Amino acid sequence: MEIPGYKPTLEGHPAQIKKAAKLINEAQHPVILAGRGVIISGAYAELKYLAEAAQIPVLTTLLGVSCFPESHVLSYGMVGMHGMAYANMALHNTDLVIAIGMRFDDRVTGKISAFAPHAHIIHIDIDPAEIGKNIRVDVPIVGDVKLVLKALNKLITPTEHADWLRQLEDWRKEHPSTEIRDSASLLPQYVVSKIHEVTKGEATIVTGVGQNQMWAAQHYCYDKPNTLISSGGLGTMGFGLPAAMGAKVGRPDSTVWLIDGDGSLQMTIQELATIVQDNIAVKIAILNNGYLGMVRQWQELFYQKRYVATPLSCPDFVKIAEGYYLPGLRVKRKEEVIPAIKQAMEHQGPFLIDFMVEPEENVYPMVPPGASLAEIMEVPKKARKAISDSAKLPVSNI
Ligand SMILES: Cc1ncc(C[n+]2csc(CCOP(=O)(O)OP(=O)(O)O)c2C)c(N)n1
Repeated sequence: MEIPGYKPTLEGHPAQIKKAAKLINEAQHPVILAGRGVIISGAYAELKYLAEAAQIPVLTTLLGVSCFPESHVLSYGMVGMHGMAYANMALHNTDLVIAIGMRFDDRVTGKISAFAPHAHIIHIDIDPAEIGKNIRVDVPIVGDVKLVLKALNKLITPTEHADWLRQLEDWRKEHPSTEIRDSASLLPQYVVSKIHEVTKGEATIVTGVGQNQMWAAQHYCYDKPNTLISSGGLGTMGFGLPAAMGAKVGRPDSTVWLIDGDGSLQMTIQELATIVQDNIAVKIAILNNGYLGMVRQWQELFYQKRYVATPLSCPDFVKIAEGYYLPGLRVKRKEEVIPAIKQAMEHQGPFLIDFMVEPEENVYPMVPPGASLAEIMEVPKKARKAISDSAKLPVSNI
């Protein structure tokens, strides 16, 4: 559908594009760091061409997730505070960051003075105000990402970075960040991976803000363009339900799952009335941990477990759903997960599932606030008994 509005047509400066191509052609350990701008400008094919022609690993920001197929051999996932350990290691050790349609926000850079210390930086963005705002840039290119990449791709010499890709593969094997620890209890990561399994990776996923948002980004494998809708920047709790309604109205033929937190959902829960009134067939998965979980995680890790204002006494969400004439289920055990997701999918209209997940589960990996991307907290190896449930278990690319 053609929507009127801001449609930039700015082409990058040819001299700058030439400088960028020279850096790319000379780099030994390059990475692409792709953000939402790739999605907004519809530059999927151009990004894929660049990555494949020069064999450059692709890392994404949270908002860039789904700008490049995550099962592609050159995909190394999300970077930043809850990014993949191997993606952050690549970003920390690279000699060239090709930043495309992203804005170097603090959840991506970690400690700015320690960001990509050995790298030249190329920054392509439509908004000149973003360039040099947080990070010093060697080659700025102001322009529409798609147009800039089209011009840039013509100047790229096909290359292989076999040693570099092998190094990344070793890091991925050593730090399998999307493995789900073995547990008899219901883990939120398990729920997300099962939503992936049942929807065969074809759903549009919308998130709340907090741990649920990070687990949704980490444990669903996004292969289709623009299939993760999440609130970055301000990280607005309450975004999920209305955004999921918009996604379903905009994509009536797509399955839309909202993966939300018990806190976030309550910020805009009254929209259940609109969902029912207009029969907007959003499927809702609450990862109900009884906490403002992400804040509780910080209180646990950095404030000596002083859980102030984070425990939530939630309402009975299934009864709330019932009150809005919406079918709902409560799920407490692992074996109930797949049947419940299937039941929600088979139902024609909107459906709510209240997943009672492990209350004090944390999101890992984690780069502590203010630390460099090299300082990664991970689930200890001994607690990491591998299971095969994650949609994103590493695939070998060599
Ligand atoms: C409107 C708003 N208020 C406060 C915050 C700060 N904040 C970020 S995550 C979070 C906790 C979210 O809790 P919940 O929705 O239950 O999700 P969980 O982290 O448990 O998955 C809070 C309070 C925010 N992002 N937005």
